[in-house]
This record gives sequence, C-alpha cells and structure tokens, in this order.
Amino acid sequence: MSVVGFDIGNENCVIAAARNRGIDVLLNDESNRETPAVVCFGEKQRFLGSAGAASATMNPKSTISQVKRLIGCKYKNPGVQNDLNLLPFETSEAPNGGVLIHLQYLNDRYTFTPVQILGMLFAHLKQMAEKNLEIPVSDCVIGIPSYFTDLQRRAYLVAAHVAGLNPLRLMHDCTAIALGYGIYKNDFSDSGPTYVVFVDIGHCDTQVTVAAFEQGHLKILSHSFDNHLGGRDFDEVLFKYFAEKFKEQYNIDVYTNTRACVRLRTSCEKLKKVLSANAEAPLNIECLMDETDVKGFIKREEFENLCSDLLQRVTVPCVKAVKDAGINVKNIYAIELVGSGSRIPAIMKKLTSLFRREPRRTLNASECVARGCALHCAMLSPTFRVREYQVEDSFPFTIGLQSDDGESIPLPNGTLFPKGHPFPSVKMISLRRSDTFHLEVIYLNVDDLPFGVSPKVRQFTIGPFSSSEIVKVKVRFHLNIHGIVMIESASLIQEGYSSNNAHSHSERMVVDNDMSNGGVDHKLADSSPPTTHSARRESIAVTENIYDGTTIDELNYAQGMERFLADQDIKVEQTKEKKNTLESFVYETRNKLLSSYRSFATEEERDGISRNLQETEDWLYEDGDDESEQAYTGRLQDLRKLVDPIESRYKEEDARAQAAKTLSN
Ligand code: ATP
Ligand code: K
Ligand code: MG
Repeated sequence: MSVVGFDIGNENCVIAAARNRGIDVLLNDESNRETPAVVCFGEKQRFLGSAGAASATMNPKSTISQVKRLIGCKYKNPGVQNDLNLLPFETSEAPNGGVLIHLQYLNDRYTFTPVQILGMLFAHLKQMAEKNLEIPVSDCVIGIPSYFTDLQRRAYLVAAHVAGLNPLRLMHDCTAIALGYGIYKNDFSDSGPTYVVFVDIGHCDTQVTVAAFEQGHLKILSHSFDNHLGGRDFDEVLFKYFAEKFKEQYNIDVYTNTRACVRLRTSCEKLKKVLSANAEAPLNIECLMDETDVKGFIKREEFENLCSDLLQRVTVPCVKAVKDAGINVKNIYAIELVGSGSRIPAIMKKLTSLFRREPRRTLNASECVARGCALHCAMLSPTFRVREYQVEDSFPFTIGLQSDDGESIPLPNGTLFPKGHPFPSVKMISLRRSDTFHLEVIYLNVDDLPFGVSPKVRQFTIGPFSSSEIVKVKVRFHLNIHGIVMIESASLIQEGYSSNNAHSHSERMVVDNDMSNGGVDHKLADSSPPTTHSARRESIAVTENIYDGTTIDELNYAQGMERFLADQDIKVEQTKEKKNTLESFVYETRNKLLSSYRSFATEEERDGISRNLQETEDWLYEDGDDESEQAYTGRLQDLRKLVDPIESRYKEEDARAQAAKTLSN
C-alpha cells in the first residue's frame, strides 16, 4: 500500500513517499523535486506540471495556475477578485457563487471548476508517484493551509477523489512541518515543553505556527497567517516598478498586453531571485511588446525600500501567533524559517530584529511539508511501523452553532468548538424539540477569518421526526480529522418528561466528549453516558444542506470529464509515438539498405523500397504531419510488406552463419 504525502503549493507541488525506512521526495519526468502547479490546455492535449509551465508564456489564456487561490472560494470575494486581476485566463461567477474557468480547447469552449483543475493536477502527481514507486497510489495525506475554510477543505477532498486518491487526512502545512521537525529529535528537555515557531512563506501566503514539543509528543498552540502575503507579492512590487519605468522610458504600456504582462512578471520573479544572492541585478527582455527590447536594472537596497510595507507585514502573523500561543518571546527555543518565498534576505533580517535572534533553517525549506505529510501517512497506515509519536493539532477558528427557530442552544455564546480547540474532536449537545429542526454551523469570529470569507459553514436538518410532546434530542458533532464539521448522529431520547421539565431546556448541561488524547483517537463509537432504563433511544436522520459545495452529480461529472480528457491526452501521445516509429523505420531501413540488407535485395527491390521510403518521408513532412494513429500504422505496414522478405533472407543467412560458427567451435 502506498504511503504518500502531497504538498500542493500555489506555485510548486512536492510529493514525498515513505520507503526504505525513510522519507524520499519523488522526482518528476524532468528529474526535478518540485513540480509546477500548472495545467495548460494545448491544441490537442493537456500539458500538466512542468510541461504546462513550459508553455505558460506562449499560451497564457489557456494556462491555468494558482488554482489554490480559487478553490472553494466565492467569485465575489474581493480577495479573489484581486487574484483574478493578476491571472490571464477567463473566469466568471458560477451559479453556486464559486469561480468558473473558461478556455478554448479541442476547437470548443470548455468550462472547468477549480476543483476539476486541481483534480487534474492530483491525477498528474498520482501518476508520477506511481511511476516512481511502481505500485498503485491511493492512500495519502495532503497539506493544506490552516486558514482553509470548511468549503475549501471539502473542495480539496473532492479534487483528490476526482483523481482517484484517498486522502487519509488533510493536514495543516505547519503541523506537518512540526511533525517532521519533532519526530527525529531526541534532545528536548525534560523540564517542560520546548516552544518552536515555524514561519512558512510560500508563493501566495505566509503561515506561522507555534508548537510545543515534549518527548514523543507535539502540541500545536496556535496557527496564524496572512493569506495574501507571499513571494508573488514581492514579484508584483518589481513588476509595477518596471511597468512604470518602461512607460516613461519606452512609451509602452504592458498592462494592455496579456502576454507582455506574463513575460514581465516571469522576468521580475527571476530578478528577485538574483537579488537574493547579489547586490544588484539587470532585467532584459527582448521584444516585450511593440517590437521593443527593454532593459532595466535595480539594486537590492532599492528593492528592499520598495518592499518595506510587505516586510513589515511579515511580522504581523508572527506577533499574533506568539500572542495566541500564550507564551513569552524569551521562552522560544527556536524560530524555523521555511518556504521558498522566505529566501529574500531582508525577510530574515526583519524576523531577526522582531524575535531578537536569527531564525534557523534546519529544515528543507521546499520539501518539509510533503515530508511531514508522508510521515503522517505512514503513521496512519497499518502497513508501516513508525515510532510512537502523538500529534495534537488545533483548529484556528471558533466554530459556533445557530438555530433558525428562535430556540436557544445550550452552548456558551453559541460556541461549539472554541478557537484553538484540539481536533479531531466530538461534542454532544442536548436539545429539546418536538419536531424536525435545523441547525446552522458558522465561524463565529469573523476577524479571525481570511478577508472576505463567508462565515457560513453548513446547515443541517435534523429529522423528520415529530412527537406529541417536547423531547430530548442528542446531537453529536464531529470536527473531523480534516477540520470539517459533521453531525455524526442525532437521537431522540424519550424519558417521559412532565410538562414542567419541558421549559427548562436552556439550563440543560452540555455533554462534552472532547477527545483530548493527542487528537489521535477518532473512533466513531458513541461514548455518551448511558441513558436511564425508562428512556428509549431512537436515531433521527440528519441531512446536510450544501450551500455551495460539490454534489455527487458534480463529482461524477468531473470524474467522467477527467477520464475523457486523460483518454484524449493518451490518444495524442500514442499517435505521436506511432509517428515516431514510422519516422525511425524510414531512417533505419534506408541505412540497412546501404549496409546489412544490401546483398540480400536485388537492385530493383532496393530502388522500389528507396522510392517508397522517400515518399513516406515527404508525406510525413507535409500531409502526414498531423494524421491519425491509423494512418501512421497503415503506412508502416505497407513499408513492412516490402522490407520483410529482405529482412527474413538476411536473418536466415545470419542464423546459418551463427550455426556454422557454433559447430566449428
Ligand atoms: P504556497 O505555499 O504559497 O502555496 P508554494 O508552496 O508553491 O506556495 P514555495 O515553493 O514555498 O511556494 O515558494 C515559491 C516562492 O518562492 C516564489 O514566489 C518564488 O519566487 C520564491 N523564491 C524561490 N527561490 C527564491 C529565491 N532564491 N529568492 C527569493 N524568492 C525565491
Ligand atoms: K511547495
Ligand atoms: Mg507552500
């Protein structure tokens, strides 16, 4: 069984797998350890990952990137609108309020959801892992940002299912990093926990997590983030700077030209990387637009000045994480800096002055998320033995419960799971109702949520049921291993209350069944207190009312579409192969006619075959350049018919010579 961890970054994906008693990062076809999160729709087939990134500047409108920004998001969210302004492909609002992506493909107009695009990427990565491991890959752990909402988490799961993956857990990126950090370390002190701050600066976001380590155990104390601050924001500063410069200097406006924008952004990213290692860097782009070659130049110091706001913003989630963790800066054992976006030297400087000590880089900055996920997958898999280690994660938002019938809910401030609550976790509440009712799960503290995100999580219908009197209904909530809220069960408890009791529902106590044993136990067994002998317990149906998620029909459609697109890719690849085979046959036969076959064919035969080879070659360059698989195999068969008799004569003679040689030995 496969044991795999995926880090789906906004720019780069990494796959790690447990094998040979360790965790390995898997290589893609180009022998790279990182694969761009890009799906490009070419003329006749898709190009995924590295191949997709290679065609990004040629085909901007049909190259889909940064899907992490769009998945499970509302089109109208101002943050999403900002992102869409920077992305060259066409989008619109979906009927459910999400994002739709439109593009031209196979002479038709296609529309995809971000879930479908992520599904394509997952399928590509799955294939890559299978090729490396030489076994089918299905079970996996997938890294996600801690700030992902219920909807985004569900969307990731659906995308994984579209690709035929079976995610055992969606794991917070920094929790995975902390696991990889803690599990191999033996030098934690016995006198209380060791506090470590993890700062992950990627392409689009910054995540900060404080973890407390003890021997054999890690506990997440806080997650904090800026989901609009990453490497690409630093690129954008350079982009704006040069766009302005070139307007003055060359009188060109790149904003009016999609391809020029894409090319300038790409060059600015390269320039930024050069500035990480050099005090100054040039920028040269040939024929950026209007047949103008542009030249620019910037010093690191000037770049840092232009970025001063961004640099200041890096400190905000750091301060918040430490505050939420309730620890003192001087008690921090280490600050670990990861994510490739953090390679800008000024970021290190800024964090050094904030924490009054230099952050460390003891982890592999680009691989630690995937490695931690693979480790966790090994822990969850029955086929692997990993040393005993407990991971207790915490949920970053306060989850609340509302009732739409005006009836009160016996929860303090309506809080079902407070911010920072360990998960997975279950909670049982008792309500008093006489027929079918609805409960709405929401995120209570909007200030904690990423900007513009809807606090609505999900609505549940408990019922149908109806009773002549008010009865007790026990509802069991589950904040599951992925950080998704579910109702596990609802049951009606008939105890034969007197009518006086019916009014005391607001005083009824909450039964809290938190599983605080390291968040490892996620048994679904009911552990509620036994009811009295006279009570009757009857389970009630629970229906989830999906606001805007993917329905089963949509999942089926997406899976069907993925099969169709994958078949198309395979067909195109096979056709290319058949064409190559024909081409090689032409060249090889021509050579053989001059050498090995020469004495086995008459001159007439040789002339005939040569003529045919030439015709085929001409055809391949002209009408046959873009033909069907059958056309190529047909041509090959025709040529074979002519060449086969000569080949068998040659082989016969060759065999005879071999036999003679053996005899004489
Ligand atoms: P995210 O975590 O935001 O989803 P990701 O995981 O794909 O994205 P990373 O691969 O960690 O992101 O980081 C990518 C970012 O790192 C890019 O913005 C890239 O420009 C930047 N980067 C890579 N190398 C350097 C460097 N040497 N100097 C500065 N920035 C760099
Ligand atoms: K990554
Ligand atoms: Mg990342």
